[in-house]
Amino acid sequence: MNVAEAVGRCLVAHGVDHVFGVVGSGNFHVTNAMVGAGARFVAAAHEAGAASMADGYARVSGQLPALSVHQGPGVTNALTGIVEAAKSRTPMIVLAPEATSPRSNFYIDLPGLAAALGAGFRRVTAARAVAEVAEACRAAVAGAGQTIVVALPLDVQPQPAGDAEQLARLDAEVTRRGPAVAAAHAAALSSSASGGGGAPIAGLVDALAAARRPVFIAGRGATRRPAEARAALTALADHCGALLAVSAAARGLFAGDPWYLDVSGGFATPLAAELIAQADLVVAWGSTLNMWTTRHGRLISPGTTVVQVDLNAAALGVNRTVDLAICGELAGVAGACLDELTRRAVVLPGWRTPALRARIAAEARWRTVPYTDETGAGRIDPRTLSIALDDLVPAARTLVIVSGNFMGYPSMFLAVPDSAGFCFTQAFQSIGLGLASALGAAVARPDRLTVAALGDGGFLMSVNELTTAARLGLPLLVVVYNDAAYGAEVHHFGPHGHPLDTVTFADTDLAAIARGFGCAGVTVRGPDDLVAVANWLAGPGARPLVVDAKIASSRPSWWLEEAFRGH
Ligand SMILES: Cc1ncc(C[n+]2csc(CCOP(=O)(O)OP(=O)(O)O)c2C)c(N)n1
Ligand SMILES: [Mg+2]
Repeated sequence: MNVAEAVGRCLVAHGVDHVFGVVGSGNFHVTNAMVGAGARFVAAAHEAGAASMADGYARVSGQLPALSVHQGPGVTNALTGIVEAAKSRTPMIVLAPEATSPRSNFYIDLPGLAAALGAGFRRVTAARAVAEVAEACRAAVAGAGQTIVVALPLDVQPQPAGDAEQLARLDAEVTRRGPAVAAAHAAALSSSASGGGGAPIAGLVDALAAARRPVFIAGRGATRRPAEARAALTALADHCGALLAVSAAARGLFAGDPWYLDVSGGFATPLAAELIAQADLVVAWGSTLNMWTTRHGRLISPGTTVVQVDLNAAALGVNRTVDLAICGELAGVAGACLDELTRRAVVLPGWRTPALRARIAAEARWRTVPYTDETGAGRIDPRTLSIALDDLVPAARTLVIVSGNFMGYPSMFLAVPDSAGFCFTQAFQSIGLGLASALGAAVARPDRLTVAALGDGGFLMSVNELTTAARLGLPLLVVVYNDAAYGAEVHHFGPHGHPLDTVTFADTDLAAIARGFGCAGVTVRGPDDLVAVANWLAGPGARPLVVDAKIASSRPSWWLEEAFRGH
């Protein structure tokens, strides 16, 4: 068995059963080996799309996917999506064939590139290919997660794999233990989790015991094992009367909990902002409390005790000084704190009163906040659009959102069922990734309707993947908040009197473009036009629907003011 085949088969034996990519000569054999071993290959129109599909798939499924690209330009085409994944610590294997001779047209400095992207790097050798791929898979899912570029040198791929006999043992183990995905992940995660036992939790227990108005803010780190994190954090919060909030990246984690304030930060409701500012203790669970989550620090009042708990030691204290930093697995730390508080017989009511519960029920969603509807002159108010979509779209949904002025509207007005139902690719703040991320999400959860909320600029950057959307026939609703502009830039620079010709465009008929790709397409200019969306939802949904929503955009979104402080 040669190295290319051994690598492909070994990946599948480790549970990598989805591979997204564009196939060329350098990744033909390894991709076919994966398919031959039972993996599903999803062909993308462009490597940029393939990278974001793999990232979206990983975020929503919790499984380890592969991205498979051609050497050289296949790799460079995928760079932006790989950086988004790497910054988000998405567990993902990038299969990168490598032309090792600098005289080759395809040559790039692959290890240097991986380092520049912030991704891990491994190069497969003929002698230890199987062991090296196994190590890469384990490293990808260990700890806080990692995106790993696995270099497959072109001259090594056809050589006999020196440790191919290990594959037989792996295959036997997979047969014995059932789907390898769960087994490999569980083993890696439990071995990497330090648990609460080893972490110094006494300081946190003291802080919880002393707090009268505690708030927990959970972040992306809590979404790696969301069910466990939710169970442990809500049990502890119930015991000490804490209120629950999340960073935008973890939106949905506490959905349905009566003490859930939704997002802390620029997207926070007035009620959430008011209550978080009153906290005397903030515990950040897998959140670095960045400028978005804290409104540049202003959401957390001076004098508030701040504790940060994170499995990733490098994340501790990166964005602000904290009174106490604990490195440990979140559920384990929370469970140990609860045990200790119980042992000390400390029962804390916190600030959970019936009156506050009623206020949270009435005011903790944006759609309950009054606004003046600016629909008119053939353009729909994006808030009205988002609220109508929230009513129309089934609750079992995955919402995928990228950067742009528009992004707060769907983020704030559409509910999500859980953290896997919210895919927010913002770590690199790139536009143009959302359509492909949504395709990966839809592959991961075909039982849910995937709703991609995009800006017209970002949509047009990635419109080629509509061909993939039409081919896959997945349940996918693409809503383009179309202001015929790079709205973020218009609202950034317009108030200062700068010319805006470089960031404004003639209107584009996106519904017609969608139909050209074989999708359904409708234009929405007012609430009445949404009947077409209702009809599509009532139908078989065999073709994705693109909604070209011509939105009113006279003013910037209110969260943008916050964003511009970050530039
Ligand atoms: C790849 C990339 N190019 C450029 C930018 C700068 N940028 C940020 S938001 C934005 C405008 C996005 O336009 P659109 O997708 O239509 O959303 P809108 O802001 O209009 O709501 C641009 C160009 C970026 N973030 N990423
Ligand atoms: Mg726009």
